[in-house]
Amino acid sequence: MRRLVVVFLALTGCNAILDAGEPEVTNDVIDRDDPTQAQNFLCGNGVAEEANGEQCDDANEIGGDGCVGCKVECDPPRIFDPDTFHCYAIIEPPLAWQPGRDACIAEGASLAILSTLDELAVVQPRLDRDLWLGGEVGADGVIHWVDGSEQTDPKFWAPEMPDGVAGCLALDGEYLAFERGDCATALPYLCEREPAGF
Ligand SMILES: [Ca+2]
Ligand SMILES: [Ca+2]
Repeated sequence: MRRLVVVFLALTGCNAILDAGEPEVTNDVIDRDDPTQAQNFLCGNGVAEEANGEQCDDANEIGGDGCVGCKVECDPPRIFDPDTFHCYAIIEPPLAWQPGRDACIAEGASLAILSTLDELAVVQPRLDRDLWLGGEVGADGVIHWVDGSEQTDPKFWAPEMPDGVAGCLALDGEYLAFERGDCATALPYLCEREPAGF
């Protein structure tokens, strides 16, 4: 039960508070339903304040949805990136690329976008098999990530990748580098969840 605090104010004191134009903090109980107090309760306001130690903020107290208590839920075997607070998961059983993409979305995630060496380094120690990533590859070798961005840097590519054939982007478990695959091939896939509230 919420503790009620009765505040007695002389009429002149009340006027002084109103004149100040700022909400009076009268007790130590924060009412989450009171919009004038919501600003005092940073965890739960739907905005992840990293300076407040929040890795995420999905404005609810429910666990199992990727964020609880403003901390990312990403226990092993999932892979947690402590720099970005992103959470990666290698999902079985194998699926073709598009069904894999849909399955990630159904879990509130997306097929993984590994567009920097730092991101690749986070997941690399756990990679031991070929996986679908969140990109499609043009015949010119340009990667079109599922967020609409493009990547032309060839440094990620596995050495034997053939040219001139469009396909879907996979991570080669042997070379730990990108490769282009037939989108209909069933592979395990890497889902990536971004933290809520950023
Ligand atoms: Ca917050
Ligand atoms: Ca939650």
